[in-house]
Amino acid sequence: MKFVDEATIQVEAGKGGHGCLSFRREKYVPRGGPDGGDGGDGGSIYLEADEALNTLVDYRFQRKFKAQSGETGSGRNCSGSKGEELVLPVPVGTTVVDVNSHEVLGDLTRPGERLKVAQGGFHGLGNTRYKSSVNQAPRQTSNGSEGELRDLRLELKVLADVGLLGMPNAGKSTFIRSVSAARPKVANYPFTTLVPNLGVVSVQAHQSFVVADIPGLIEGAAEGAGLGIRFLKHLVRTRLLLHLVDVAPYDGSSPAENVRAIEHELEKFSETLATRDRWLVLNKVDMIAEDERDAHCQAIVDDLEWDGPVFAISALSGEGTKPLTQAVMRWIESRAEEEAEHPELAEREAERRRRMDDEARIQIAAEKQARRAAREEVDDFDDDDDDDHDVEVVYAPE
Ligand SMILES: Nc1nc2c(ncn2[C@@H]2O[C@H](COP(=O)(O)OP(=O)(O)OP(=O)(O)O)[C@@H](O)[C@H]2O)c(=O)[nH]1
Ligand SMILES: [Mg+2]
Repeated sequence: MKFVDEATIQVEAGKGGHGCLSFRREKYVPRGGPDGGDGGDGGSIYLEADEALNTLVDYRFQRKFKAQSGETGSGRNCSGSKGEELVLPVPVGTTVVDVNSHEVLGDLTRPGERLKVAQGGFHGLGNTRYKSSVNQAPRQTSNGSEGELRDLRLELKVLADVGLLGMPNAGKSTFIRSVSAARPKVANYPFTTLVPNLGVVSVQAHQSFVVADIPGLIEGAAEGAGLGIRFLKHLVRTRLLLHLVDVAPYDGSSPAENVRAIEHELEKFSETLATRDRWLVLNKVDMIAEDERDAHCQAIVDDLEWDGPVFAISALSGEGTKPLTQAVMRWIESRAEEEAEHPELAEREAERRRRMDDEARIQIAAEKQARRAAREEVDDFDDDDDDDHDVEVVYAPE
């Protein structure tokens, strides 16, 4: 299945049915009054969050959707039937943006949540409606109104509590494999992961959180290097970032420099996302002799002048992962408690998300532009849609 996290569609609600012009014609009833019925309302279009979906791929194939129009009224005061409404299923975590006004119409974050995206036309009135004491035989009717027509951009963001951030090969996928049932591919080359993977981490009974593993970032990602930065948008809904860094990279690069390179890309992508809580996770400590580990890790922390939480783990052997996941769980719970006590915090969080969404949109558009420009320079470039990834989506909620 293809993982597609962006799609543009056009929705057109049904027209309202026209009102009918008719007079009662019956044997022995001379000059029967008006009996033209009203038209039916046009069908509206809704988007509905569906738990069973995790990609917008269907909206790559069919992009235009039209709801049924209302029927015209008829004689004997019969109203036309209403147009059927159209409900389009989208994955949970889909944001809906009006392409022309750039207005965010809604965020579908709960299963079953519905959003009206195109209002059906209103029905026209039959001539019966125009009857009055001074006009017993009205010849007037009204037409149904047009259904709303809209171009929409659908943006899917995975819903996770915690996001993994790091260079390719840092061990993000290995980590999610070791702490959850998710089974993303792990390999000893960069850009193994091409789509976000979610894993549910069970800390103990009834205590779990969701981690998102996203493709690795490299320097210049904001300008399109590597897989670019667009996957960072999947971190916007998370609360906490775990920044994984390989403490003993094969290429001999400096772990501290590698952390800084990612920080730099993060800042370019979204200043707001860059100020989120981020913990440093020093991975692959099994590569360092035991008696040198502490000093090695401390040197990285000192070089970075890091004063936030730090964890040293081996995603491969599982060493150190338990204290990390437990600390994450405690952090998430204490956050939830704080928010329950101070409702204004939730409002502030919502505002922060809006800001991150806006910043992300601008950067992703800029990155696309840069890619397109680069593509035009290379004449015979295979003009693939760069949002498509022909790979398996791994979604393993326990
Ligand atoms: N020795 C050791 N190797 C590890 C550890 N964690 C990951 N690796 C290895 O590092 C390589 C890359 O791991 P991945 O989990 O695929 O890295 P990633 O961060 O998901 O990489 P991308 O998907 O390419 O961004 C693999 O060969 C892993 O086996 C670890 O704790 N110790
Ligand atoms: Mg990976």
